[in-house]
Amino acid sequence: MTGRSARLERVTRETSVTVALELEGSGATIDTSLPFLDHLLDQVARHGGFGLELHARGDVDVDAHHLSEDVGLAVGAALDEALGDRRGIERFGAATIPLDESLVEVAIDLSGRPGAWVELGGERALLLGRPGVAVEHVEELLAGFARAGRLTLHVRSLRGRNTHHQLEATAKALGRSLRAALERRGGTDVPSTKGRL
Ligand SMILES: [Mn+2]
Repeated sequence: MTGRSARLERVTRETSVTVALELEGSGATIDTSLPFLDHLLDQVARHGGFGLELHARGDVDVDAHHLSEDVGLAVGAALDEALGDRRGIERFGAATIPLDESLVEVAIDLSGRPGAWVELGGERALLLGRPGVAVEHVEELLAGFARAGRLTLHVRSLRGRNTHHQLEATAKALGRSLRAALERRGGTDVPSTKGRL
């Protein structure tokens, strides 16, 4: 692989996840056994302009909770590794993306400080796909991603009621925000007055 990349495996008693991330790559091959999560992650990669290979299995018969969180943690850890010392990156990214009636705003700071503040609309009891994925599973994924990716993540639904649209607009806005934040500005400066991220 050329450019910034990472490949890792994360195995616990609940789940097993392998990730290959290429920040200068393209194409997504995603199989988490949760089709709706695959649908969302495919859009994150596509609109993020990076390559993502992801294979994940876990105790989804219990609930999609563990697998969702661990997928987020694994992809976040891969991002952290691929970013290295974070020299020369844009650092900030934000996007407001519509999908029909839904409008979702995402802002990212590749700050080195983990935190996720997520406010989504839609029907929280709804399960999308089979095995089912709910809004709270996507929230777990995003929280894990921010934690392991050591990044600040804000997600806010500005409008809309269709749950599928809310989550899909979130995935697209996350991709666009990441694409901007990951951009190389040229040079080797760490974009912080502290001198490190
Ligand atoms: Mn869709």
